[in-house]
Amino acid sequence: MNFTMSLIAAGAAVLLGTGAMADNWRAWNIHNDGHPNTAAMDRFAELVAEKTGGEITVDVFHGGVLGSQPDAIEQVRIGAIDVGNFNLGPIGPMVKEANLVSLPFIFKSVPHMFRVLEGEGGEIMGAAMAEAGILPLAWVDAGARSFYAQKAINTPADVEGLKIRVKTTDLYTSMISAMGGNPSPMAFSEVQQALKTGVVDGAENNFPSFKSVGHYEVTTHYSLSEHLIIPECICVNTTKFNALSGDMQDAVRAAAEEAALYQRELWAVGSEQARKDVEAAGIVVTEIADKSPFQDAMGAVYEEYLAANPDMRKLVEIAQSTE
Ligand code: BDP
Repeated sequence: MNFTMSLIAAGAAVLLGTGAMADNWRAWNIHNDGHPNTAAMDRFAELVAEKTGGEITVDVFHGGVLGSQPDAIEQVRIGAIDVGNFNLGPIGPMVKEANLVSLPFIFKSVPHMFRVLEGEGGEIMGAAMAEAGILPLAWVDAGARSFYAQKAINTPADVEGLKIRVKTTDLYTSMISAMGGNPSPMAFSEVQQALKTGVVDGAENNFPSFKSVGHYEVTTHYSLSEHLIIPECICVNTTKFNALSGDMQDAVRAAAEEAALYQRELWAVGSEQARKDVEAAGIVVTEIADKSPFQDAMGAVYEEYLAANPDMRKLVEIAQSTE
């Protein structure tokens, strides 16, 4: 090989080397266009490319096309999917500490939920999640979940005898049973059809999801029980993240934090708009002035859960004592 050829070969090697270093991540998102989290995940992808100087690019797959949420969480844990926007509810069966957020009425409000996440409670949950392979880079808002059906659900007695769809987490099953209802664990993608055909009588979610997947088209009443305030995360495979250089870690984390702040802004506006839209479409929204009957009914859920999981008491106390 002469000198020129060696130079060309060296150049090609550098180019190939750079090419091999650039990493393309696959991201999971359950929501479709028009939902705040879809725009936020697109923003996350843009920010990652920008802040890593193109060394990491992210392809976001919306609408849950990479699989159901419990499956996708497992995929991120093993590194088959790199990153995603996950609800902490379905993380609970894999990471016990995440179950804190699935205890009904554990948070007084969305700001209270964020204060817990930003304190010792969030540190404990985040560390346990990272240990399990799914590391939270930033927390995002998912508002509060309330019941909807073909009638108002203003007291726990209104749930009696109703078949209510829940996410596949035991605490939600207990929650519905404690009110005398029949819990029906089911994937998000199946709920609209199940409501439509009467396979279930009702479900529970926040306004943006109630609207975006058309649950409001097949129910008539949304009752503001606000029994669960479940945060979400932008979560990455732990091994993948830890293998990055310090600078790349900082860049990815900063991208997630900025995207999460953007998500919270979009959420505030989008969730109010979603409520207006479903009301305009004929949904009767009822305020529940006194939620104590619901809270009282949940006493049994706490007792049973903490008796079986005494190691969760500390997290519950942290949440309850956070101002
Ligand atoms: C939505 C969450 C999504 C859940 C869905 C559900 O953003 O992650 O999968 O509820 O109820 O609010 O399954």
